Parts: sequence; structure tokens; C-alpha cells
Amino acid sequence: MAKKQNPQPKENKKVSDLQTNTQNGDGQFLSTNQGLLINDNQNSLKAGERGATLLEDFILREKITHFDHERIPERIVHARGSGAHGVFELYEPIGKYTKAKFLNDTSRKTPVFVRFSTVAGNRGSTDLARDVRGFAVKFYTEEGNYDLVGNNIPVFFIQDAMKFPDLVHAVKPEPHHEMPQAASAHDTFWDFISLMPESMHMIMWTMSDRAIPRSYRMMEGFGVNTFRFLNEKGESHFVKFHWKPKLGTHAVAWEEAQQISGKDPDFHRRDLWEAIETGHFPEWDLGIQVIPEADEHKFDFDLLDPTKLIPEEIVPVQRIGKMTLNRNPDNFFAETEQIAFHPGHLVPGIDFTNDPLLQGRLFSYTDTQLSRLGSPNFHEIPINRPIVPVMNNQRDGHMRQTINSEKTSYHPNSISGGCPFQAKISEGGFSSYQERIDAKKIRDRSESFSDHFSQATLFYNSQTEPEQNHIINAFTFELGKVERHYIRERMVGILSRVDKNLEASVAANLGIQVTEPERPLNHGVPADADQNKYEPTRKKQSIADSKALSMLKNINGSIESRCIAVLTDNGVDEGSLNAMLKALEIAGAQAKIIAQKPGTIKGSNGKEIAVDHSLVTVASVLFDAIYVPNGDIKTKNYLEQDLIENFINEAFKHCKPIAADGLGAEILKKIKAGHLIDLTNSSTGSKMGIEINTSPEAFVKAIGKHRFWEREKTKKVKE
Ligand code: HDE
Repeated sequence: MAKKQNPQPKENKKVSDLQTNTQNGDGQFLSTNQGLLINDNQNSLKAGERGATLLEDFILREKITHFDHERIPERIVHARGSGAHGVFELYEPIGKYTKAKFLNDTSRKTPVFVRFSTVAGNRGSTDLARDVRGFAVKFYTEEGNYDLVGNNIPVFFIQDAMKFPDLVHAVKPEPHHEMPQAASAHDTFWDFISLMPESMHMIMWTMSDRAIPRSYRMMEGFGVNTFRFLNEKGESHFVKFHWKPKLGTHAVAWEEAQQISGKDPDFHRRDLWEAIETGHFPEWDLGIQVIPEADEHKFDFDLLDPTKLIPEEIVPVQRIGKMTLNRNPDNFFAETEQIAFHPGHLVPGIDFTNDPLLQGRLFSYTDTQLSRLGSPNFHEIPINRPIVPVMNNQRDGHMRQTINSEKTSYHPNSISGGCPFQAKISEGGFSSYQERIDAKKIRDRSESFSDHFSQATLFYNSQTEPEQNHIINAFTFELGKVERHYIRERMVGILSRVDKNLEASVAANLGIQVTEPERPLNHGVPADADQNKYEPTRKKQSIADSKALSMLKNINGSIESRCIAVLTDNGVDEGSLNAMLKALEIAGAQAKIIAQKPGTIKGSNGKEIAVDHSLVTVASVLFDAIYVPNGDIKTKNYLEQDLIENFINEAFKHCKPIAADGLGAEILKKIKAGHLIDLTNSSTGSKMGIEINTSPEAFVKAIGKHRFWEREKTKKVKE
């Protein structure tokens, strides 16, 4: 049906009652921004067929003007991101800690919007950069919007917001030539870090595989800062927030990350989008670590210091609810790009602590959104609107959407009968925690913030051997890219404070002579301060390692939604193929048939089988595992080509599970990857994640282990 022309306002009807939705739908005509129907969207208005374009062409001008202004400033950090809608459901009310209504009503489904992001790169940069990932959640609660704006790493680089612009200037592309994009492997970053020992704990995380996740769906999330819960009685507890992914926490290999950046820079965005489109809805448990106010000083570190975590062995994480992402945005710009998060968007029952990083964040988000979204009315953009009415006394400003009919816009008033009223606390009014303050006004830092190395060591000690090796390799790569030798050396010197073997390994890889560790330089010291006060310390820790900090010690075996490449072509043995497809489907994985050409292939019994990808369009780095089924001479021709050899060799190098049956097994044995381990003995193969002529179930189990890092010790395959 064609859309009607703008109806004329009838008497007594407001224009807003008559306005129709501006959605493009079936059978509707193209119009200008004023609703005028367009007759020719191909030609501009000209003085004659071959003449100059006329300024009078208001349709052309409107179209080009809109286009000219279609880009808004990208986020200064976290510019590259992807989002999704979902729902949060509570397992059990936690009224003893907080009066927040969405944390007390198990019958309620609270809508959420989540945005995941990298930090350093621009909007168009690769998803697989070595970087922290943002994990920002907006809860649309019945008491207003609550934002939990977190990261996938539980600590931060710096202790005080004062240093944030310095940190970001250092990690962003260097100011003179704007390189490198989306990477910390350059001089200015490591110059800054090597002068700021407080960053050491976070650096250990960013040099670990946590900084190259397999998927947004397979990352943990953390609120990082310590927050405060307040219950009905006004009692306060400290709280740390966690998101625990149901699919487990997984990473890719660094070389793989670099290849994915070329093959599919949208890898994480596509993964999230496709998972939701195909009904593999990602889920996380919301966890909390709660500390009674009285226990504030019982730890080896200061709860207000954002470079420290609370080991889960000391304060267990209680899982209180579940978040499910179940709907992709309709429009990237309107939703994912325009959403505005802010750690200061609170509901009654949740409040701040004096964490000096958090305090600075409270200023920054609104301020940056004012310039990014262009107006103080950005809360009226649909994705930012709460689901409860907004009744403030604001009326003006750029891009105002609401047309208020009230006659007053101030408080107190009598003309509007005093409306809108202030809400009593018992009516849901927010009131800040009445923390006792009796202090001098000073610029300073508490000595309880001075231990910069203990938790860095705790993190390193908690990793498995392959995880430690990856950290050593990451330092080797990053510092290898640093051009100034004194920065490299200074940084390696600081590593000695974390772990001597770590220092020695990185030094050896970089060809640096290990000398007696110097006192770490700490330029983050005020000009007149006592240097000794700022000297980093090391406190005795109550635990030596924490299982929760390692990804590999927490593998849960699920292969739900993993992508398995099935390399085959015409002549595939349908029995061999179908048995595997069935086992993968039951386990919830997604098998993709990769053949020579797009379209279909013919199986051994003549069945037409749909092809998901043609070989030249994909690469093994885009999949979690490979299966090569049995086949006939036609399949053999396909399998005996360099591209296939390369595909399998790369999967082998990246330690991924590989299964092969019949002809597939012969091919595997023939090529390089097969020669590196003894494939004539299936149990030796299985130990390394290579399933030769074994059962589909054995392959499913192998995929559940994610990677077989033991293979890194075998001789390298041909490059
Ligand atoms: Fe942010 N941060 N941040 N940050 N942050 C922004 O806000 C800032 C910090 C985080 O998907 C900006 O709207 C300061 C910690 C996420 O839209 C900006 C400080 C954590 C996102 C800003 C921090 C975060 C941001 C940029 C130190 C983990 C993306 C655009 C005092 C708990 C949200 C914007 C999204 C975004 C400032 C430190 C998480 C500039 C000043 C710690 C996930 O306002």
C-alpha cells in the first residue's frame, strides 16, 4: 500500500496525533524529509539536458546535506564495537544486600542492551587487536536505566583518573605519523607503561590470551571498580561485579589473531550477529563478590584500588542472575553507535565508592557524549530512553524531541501544583550513601595503593605452562616492535619484579643482557613528593595462585555454537559425513561444508549437499576445528591441492582439533601436519587432538578442549 500524503491537521487534532511512523515499508513511496513524494531520484535539476545543475534543486541539496553530516565523532576510546539486545533474569532476590528492584524480583525480565568493544582502535579497526574488550550493559529497569560499564579484564592500568588521558594518548597511534592502528606494540605505549609500575598487573592480563578472545560470547566481564550495595535498612556492602559466560572463556592464538585481522576484520562482530540470528543466544551469569563494610581493611590490598582484584578463593562469586542476548539491533547507527553508557546511571540500592578511577569516570562519560552525540538531549534518542517516564524540568537545547505541554519548567512551582514532585526515599527517591568524611583537602595517594607487583605475580603464577609461554611470546612481540632500546630494557627490568623467569625468557628472546634489577623508575610521582613514599612495595599475599585466573584451568567442555570446517567435495562418503554432522548437531556445534565451488556437491549415494563456503573464500583461522570425511577419487582430487594442505597445516599450527576418516585420514597422514606426530597410533593422535578414524564423539570431546597447546612443543610445520 502506498503511504498517504501528509494529512492536514484536522481541527482539535494535534499534529503529533496525526504523525505516522517514518519506517520504509512495503509499497511506500520515496519522500523528502518533509514528506514530499519524490518523482525522480536519478537526475538533478538542470538548465537543459546538458546544462549546469540548478541551486534551486532543493531535493538534491537536502539529500547531499544529510549525507555530508552522516558521520558523528567516534568514541575517543572503545570506538570499535558491536551490540545486541537481551534480557536479564534474576535467580534469587538479594534484598539483604541491595534494595535495587531489578535485583529483588525473580519474576521480572529486565530488558538490556550490551555493547562489546575494543579500546584503542578506530571505528573501522580489526576486532582481533591485542586489546582490552569493553563489556557495557544497560539495564532498562523499572527504576530507570542502570549501566554496568565494564571490561573483560578485572583490573585497570592506572589508579587515578588523572592519568587516563596520558594512558590513552600513549596507546593511541603516535601523534606525528598516526601509527600504528589498534595496537599497543609501539614506543609511546611502552614508554608510558615502563614509567608507571602501577600498570604491571593489568599489563600481565593484556599480554595474556585474555586480550585476544575467541568471541565476545566467550569472554568474562568485570565491573572493575568496587561499587557499593545499599539495602532497605541503609546498610552498605562493597561489591565487585562479574559476568561469567556459559560457553566458557576462550581465546585464539596470537598468530591466528593476526591472520583473522586480514581474512575477516569483522570476525567478532560477525560471530555475535550470526550466533543471535541462528538462535545460539549467548548467555552470562551475573556474579557478585560482596564484602561487608566492616571488612574493608581485611585484605592484602586496598578495595578502592582498581589495579587489584579480589581472588575468588578469598571471596567467592555468587551467581545471582542470567543475561541472554536474543535480538540483533535493527540499525547499527541508531542503536549500537548512539547508545550512551555511564557508570553514573544508577538505581536506588547501588552507589559508588571512593575509588579514584571511578570518581573520575563519573565526570567523563556525559561530557564526552555531549560532543559525540551533539546535544544535551541525547537521553531522548530511543536507545538511551528509560522505560519509565522522564519528568524533569528540561525543555530546550539542540535536537529536543519531547513536546512538553506543561506550563512550568522549574521547581518549586505552584502553577503546576508543585509537579513534578521530589520522591521520598520510601517512594523510590535516590539518596547517596552518607559516608563519613573528616579529611584534609589534598592531592595525594594512599600508601595502601603502593603494592604494584604482588597481584601481577599472582596472575602469572596462576597460569598453566602454555599460558605462561603465550605471555612471554606476547612481551617478545610487543617489545620487539619498540624501536628505542632503552624503553625495551627498562620494561624488561620491571618484569624482574614480577617473575625472574619471565624476565629472563623475554630478555633472552630480545637479546637483552639481564643485569641486576634496577629500582623501577616511577615517573608517576608528584614533583614535591617524597620519592620513597611512591616506591613500589610488595606485600605478602594470602594465596600463591588462583585457579579462577587461568582460562585453561576452567575449560567446561561445551562446544555449543562452535564452527567446524568440513573439507570435502563431490563423491563424499555420505555415511562418514552424516555421522559426524549428526554428532556435531547434537552437541550444538555448527558444521560448514567447504567445497571447491559454491552451490551444491553430490554425495556417494547421489544426494545433493549444500555447500556453505567455497574454498578460496575462507581460511582455517575462521573455524574452531576441521573434519575431513571419507570420499572417492573426485574428493581425492579436491583434497590433494595446496590450499587444503595449507588449511590443515594452519589448523594444526594453531593447535585446533582435527578429525579425519578413511580417505581424509590418508590425506592427513600424507601432508606435513600428519608427519609431526605418530598418526598410525590413534591414541597418540588423540592426545594431540587429532582423531584419525575414531568416533565422532571423540572429536566432539576434543573440540570441547578448545586447543591442544601441547602441539606448540612439536617441531613447527612448514610455513
Ligand atoms: Fe571508560 N570511557 N573511562 N572505562 N569505558 C568511555 O565514554 C573513561 C574505564 C568503558 O560501549 C568513554 O561514551 C575514563 C574503566 C567502556 O559505549 C569515555 C576512565 C572501564 C566504554 C570514558 C575510564 C571503562 C568506555 C568513551 C578513567 C572498565 C565503552 C566514549 C578514569 C570498568 C562504552 C564514551 C560503550 C567508554 C572515560 C576507565 C569501560 C571517554 C576517564 C576502568 C566499556 O567517557
